[in-house]
Amino acid sequence: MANMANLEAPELPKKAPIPGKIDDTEGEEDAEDKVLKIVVVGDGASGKTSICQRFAKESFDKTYHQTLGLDFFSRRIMLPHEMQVLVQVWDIGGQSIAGEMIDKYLTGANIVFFVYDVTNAKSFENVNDWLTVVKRNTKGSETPVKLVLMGNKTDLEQSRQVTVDNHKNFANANDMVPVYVSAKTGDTVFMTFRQAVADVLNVGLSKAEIEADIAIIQGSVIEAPKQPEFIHARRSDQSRNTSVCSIS
Ligand SMILES: Nc1nc2c(ncn2[C@@H]2O[C@H](COP(=O)(O)OP(=O)(O)OP(=O)(O)O)[C@@H](O)[C@H]2O)c(=O)[nH]1
Ligand SMILES: [Mg+2]
Repeated sequence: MANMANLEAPELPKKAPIPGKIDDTEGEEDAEDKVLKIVVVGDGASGKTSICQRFAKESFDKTYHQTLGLDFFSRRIMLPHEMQVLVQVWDIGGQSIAGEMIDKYLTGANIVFFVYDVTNAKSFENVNDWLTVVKRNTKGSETPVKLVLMGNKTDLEQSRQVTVDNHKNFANANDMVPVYVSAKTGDTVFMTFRQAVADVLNVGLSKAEIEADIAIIQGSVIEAPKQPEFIHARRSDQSRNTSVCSIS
């Protein structure tokens, strides 16, 4: 469980070393670095921690370890024009929805990912409860919070319980960007984070970047989302700078 007395995200290295590359930047100021906070919410076992781990560490663990309170992840990513962004990810345990700290976790969020498991209808229904909580706790935000509806576990297409139409309609009705990911295979995870960050910073990604590697999602009933800002693609460029701090 996170230390309740101090809910500041942990201090992160100014510039994490890139594996295989000599870090010759010591002492340099990263004046252009931007920092964005992404909060990841959704039912227990929907795959939030797995998505964060896939994004920050490019790994996947098939064993379920329940998150108590929250975990922090971070990764520095590159956007066009050499813009570096430090993405801080707050991975909220599913049980926290009724907890006293949820308002603190959501404070200052730029983006909220609402994760559900496409093979678990209940986890989709419960997105509504999460949405209520998020809206209640972000309504005074200085800047609008970007909301993303994230259907996870698309590798289990044969067990799908939530239709593509339900996914799309719920997202449209609630001003959310609809996306699909698989933390297991990694499909579209990095691109979804990158695209959301680019949108919030009003940075356009080039067509070449977006089309670099269109993900092929298993099964035939999944449609590519219509919204151009969330065209599915795999990693096209990514910083190797990652760090993770678990405080569960
Ligand atoms: N097949 C498949 N399994 C996944 C995927 N993502 C997560 N899982 C599995 O689902 C289980 C739950 O994943 P977690 O990431 O721990 O779920 P969580 O949402 O963080 O759960 P809480 O911490 O309880 O809120 C684990 O056994 C994961 O390995 C996926 O994309 N595909
Ligand atoms: Mg978790």
